[in-house]
Amino acid sequence: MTSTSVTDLVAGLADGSVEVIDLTQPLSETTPVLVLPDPFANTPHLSRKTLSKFDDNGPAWAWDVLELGEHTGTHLDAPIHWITGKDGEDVASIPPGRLVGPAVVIDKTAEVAADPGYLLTPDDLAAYEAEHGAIAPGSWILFRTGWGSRASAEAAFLNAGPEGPVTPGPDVAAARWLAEHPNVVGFGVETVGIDAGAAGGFDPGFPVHNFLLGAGRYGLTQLANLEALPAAGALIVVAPLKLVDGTGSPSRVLAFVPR
Ligand code: 23J
Ligand code: MN
Repeated sequence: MTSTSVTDLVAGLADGSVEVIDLTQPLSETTPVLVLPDPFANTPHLSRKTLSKFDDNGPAWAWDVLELGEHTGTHLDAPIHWITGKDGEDVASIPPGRLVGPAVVIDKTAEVAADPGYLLTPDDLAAYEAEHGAIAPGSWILFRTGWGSRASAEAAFLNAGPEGPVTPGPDVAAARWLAEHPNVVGFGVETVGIDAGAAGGFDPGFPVHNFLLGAGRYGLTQLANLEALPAAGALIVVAPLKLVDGTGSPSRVLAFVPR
């Protein structure tokens, strides 16, 4: 490849024919976090302590110390997050080229509006390929559900009912389909986790975590603004911390979209 395509991208950014969309939710003390049932440990919300704020501890500077789980807000799941991927990559070991790729957007907003526990199926994934063409090498599959509109209200976002959380995600067969597709590098969602709310009760439990991370692929959660992406043709950039031994990391996620 010559430098032409990168030059074209730079020109497109300058003339507005390529738009940058921020797929990241704001990260703050009110960012919703996953709630697992007893007896499992739960991740805290983000909190911070002031080191100095233009005071005796630092008269001309302000800075804070953060406490947060690796899996907080818009974040990446690395293979070592799950027992099936425990010998795989930590966050720091992910090759940078895998963090940039085609964005494949599967829109089930209408289905999820009618059924918040909607389960994505292999037929849905095959129907996408029939309509928009084969999934290209290095792709990130993004499950558009409209759930991001709940992201600023934790109760609505987690949507816990008497039988546990009711949120959309892949069924067991779709999880296997994603993990076995040779061109799928990652799977991204608008919800708090890459698995459906009911997935703890599936066989296997949490099948997307089980199969996808076990296959050395990556998860991406709590995405924003997926409605601004085309079904095909955008480029995604996923930027987790280069956290050594990290099982996951809050991430800035951007998309380049042709206009
Ligand atoms: C641990 C156990 C179950 C789940 C998760 C973490 C996540 O959603 C996560 O952030 O990886 S479902
Ligand atoms: Mn996670």
